[in-house]
Amino acid sequence: MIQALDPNVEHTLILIKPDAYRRGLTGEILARFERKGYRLAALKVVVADEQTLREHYAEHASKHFFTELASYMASAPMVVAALAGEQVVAGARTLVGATQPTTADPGTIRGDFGRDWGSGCVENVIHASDSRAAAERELAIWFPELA
Ligand code: IDP
Ligand code: MG
Repeated sequence: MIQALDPNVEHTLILIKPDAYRRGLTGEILARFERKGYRLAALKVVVADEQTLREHYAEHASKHFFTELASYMASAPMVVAALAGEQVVAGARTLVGATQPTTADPGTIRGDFGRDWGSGCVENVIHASDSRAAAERELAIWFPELA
């Protein structure tokens, strides 16, 4: 039986992106969130489809890099997770680090596991929702079964 998300608890969405999945980093990345004290509220492995990515990245859908972003995000399975805990949206973004993996601070997930592979796309290991409103919107996209 799938456990619905507790509406009284803050949640955020993370996507462990195809580059990290391919490299076998999923467990190590999830462990960082658990070690920080956040709870895994939902977890699954998916291959993203174009429609879902267009919804998820609505703010980037008209940008020049969207086509390559969508192809990167669909290039292998991803682990999709809902994390729970007080201030988890901000806390997860802090653990994730800056967008560009080359300059993301060491100690952050992107800083420790990411680099530029010369693919032309910013392959940066992980996504985390950037606000509580975004988290709510993105959780509904990736976990419609938990609504
Ligand atoms: P964020 O993931 O740190 O919130 P955003 O600027 O929202 O960063 O961009 C979303 C995702 O799109 C990034 O994580 C990265 O994978 C990709 N991306 C961002 N900027 C570029 C770009 O200039 N070229 C290619 N891909 C990009
Ligand atoms: Mg963003």
